[in-house]
Amino acid sequence: MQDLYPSRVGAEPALAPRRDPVLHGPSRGSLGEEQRRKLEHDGYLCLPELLAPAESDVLLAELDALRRAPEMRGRPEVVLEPDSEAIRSVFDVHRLSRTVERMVQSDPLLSIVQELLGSDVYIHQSRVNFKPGFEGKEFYWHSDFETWHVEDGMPRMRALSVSLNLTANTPVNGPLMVIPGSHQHYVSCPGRTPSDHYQQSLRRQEYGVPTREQLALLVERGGIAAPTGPAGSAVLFDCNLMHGSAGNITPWPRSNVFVVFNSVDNTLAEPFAGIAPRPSYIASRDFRRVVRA
Ligand code: 6CS
Ligand code: FE
Repeated sequence: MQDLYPSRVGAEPALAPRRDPVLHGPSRGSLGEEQRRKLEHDGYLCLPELLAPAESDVLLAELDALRRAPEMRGRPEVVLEPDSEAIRSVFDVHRLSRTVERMVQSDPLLSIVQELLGSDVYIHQSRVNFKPGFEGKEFYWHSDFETWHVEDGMPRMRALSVSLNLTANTPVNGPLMVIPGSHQHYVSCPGRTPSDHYQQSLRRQEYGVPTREQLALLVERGGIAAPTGPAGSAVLFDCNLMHGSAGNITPWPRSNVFVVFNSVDNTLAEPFAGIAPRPSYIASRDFRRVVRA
């Protein structure tokens, strides 16, 4: 399969124009025209109260119990912070949590992503990033699509992430930061992908990160936004949006659950880096469509 988005191929870092639409299907009423336009222009859209506060409290309790469960320690889905034994992320939570599973099978979220991706969808990846108080380290700037293309074989930019706040995302506890409009350019990164890169990158990513010059250019054009909101609010963002988050030195955890919807017409090929496919708890190869509950 032709590699339309080469990166980490030992070439000079570059910014190339996006070769895919952002909106892959016509409006079917799940979002207003203004919301569609904002997602297309900025690359992200805030969805306040995607879950009612009571529902997000149930979800937080369930996922926090997962984090504390002794039987989870040592499982590959559990990723530790780079400098401590604190749990940074738990992957595959849509299989480990009935509440997450129900959320991805329900409207309004399912209708929204089906409409925007113009097809049925399946779950490429899900995770909770706990970003605990005092110990939650940063997630350096990156495009998820660059990793999913190079390391998982995702052919085109036809996937969306939803980041749901389990705890309040405030300006001070390491909220998701995005570069509006950055999804319109593909940042081809320097370097080559080490084998089993995910063993390192999920703790601290060092390959597949843009150069400071590339970041400065994107920020000059689009600025930096940090959408904040209470538990239950969410941010829907394009797979190629440049994003990251700072470390958390406050007592207040910034725990978000991320679910990645990929179009069933964009299923994974062979990784374009020529490395072995990553494990299914990071990059699912179960392409069965999500069926509405
Ligand atoms: O490698 C990945 O798939 C993960 N890495 C980051 C920093 N964001 C997306 C995803 O969780
Ligand atoms: Fe990411």
